[in-house]
Amino acid sequence: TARQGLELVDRDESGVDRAFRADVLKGLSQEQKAIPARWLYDDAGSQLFEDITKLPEYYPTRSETEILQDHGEEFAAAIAPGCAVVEFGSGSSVKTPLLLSAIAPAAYVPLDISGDFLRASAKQLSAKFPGLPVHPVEADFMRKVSLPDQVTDLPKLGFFPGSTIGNMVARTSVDLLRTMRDTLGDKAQLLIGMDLIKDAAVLTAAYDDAAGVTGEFNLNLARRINRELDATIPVDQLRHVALWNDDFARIEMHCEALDDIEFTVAGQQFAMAKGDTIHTENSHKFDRRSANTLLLAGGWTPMQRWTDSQRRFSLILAEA
Ligand code: AVJ
Repeated sequence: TARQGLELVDRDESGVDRAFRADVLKGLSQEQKAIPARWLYDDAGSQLFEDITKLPEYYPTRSETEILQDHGEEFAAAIAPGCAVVEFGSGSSVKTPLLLSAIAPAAYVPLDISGDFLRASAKQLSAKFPGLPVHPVEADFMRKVSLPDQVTDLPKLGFFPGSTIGNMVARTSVDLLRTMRDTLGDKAQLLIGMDLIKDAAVLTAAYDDAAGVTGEFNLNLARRINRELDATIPVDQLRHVALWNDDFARIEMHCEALDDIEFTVAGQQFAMAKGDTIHTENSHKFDRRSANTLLLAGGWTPMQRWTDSQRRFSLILAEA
């Protein structure tokens, strides 16, 4: 394909993503079956997530957007003038322009593992901000990224919205925060979105909406496994479950077997008893203290914090 050579994905002779197959086979072999959440986001999954952000029950996107809309002048005052904004992920068409308009940076550097998404959103952004130098970098930001020469001498602001940090268990999120610090350098700043602990009914509704879109998003992972890994998971025998794990302050998504089932994936046999689940995602929630503790553990000092009018979501500015 046209992406060959630029592609960061390692595929075998028949085009199977080796890391995907390895994660699925390992995850399905565990006592508690579990598959890393990053595999939810193929093209269909990314589209379904876009749909989720518009659901009445899914507040995080609207709450974070409200914060970005309402506090532009405070961001401008707190963030180094003439900085380069380095966004971890391709950027959303709504949140990124709000930040860029508020602080008028000297450059914008989106980092994403998907070259296609990266090029599409960089193009959109350049159209909206004609004078702004945009330097997209196709990279896995879970590892240290070398930034383009053009921004070497500028102060850096990392931008990591969406509470994506909440998808990781603490060990992994601390690693990522430290890697971000390596990527951005000493004296960098980080603006990071973190969803807040709140009434469990509000949380579970946000991850189990009435229209069933989140259920489709979750079950799409099983469909993807069937499509890409020559598998026979009976998706109609699985049910989407979202539960609040209070010990770990996180929403968990699972696919629960409605009956005893057997299936194969890439030639291997698996079985689930009725009621067994495949754990597909964690979405950790924070309070002010747990957010600050996580940032400090990752090498960042929290400096300023904003929440929306309903106190559902927080944006934190931290310094390296
Ligand atoms: C994009 C990871 C932040 O955890 O809220 C939405 C993903 N999963 N509904 C989140 C998601 C189910 C979302 N993140």
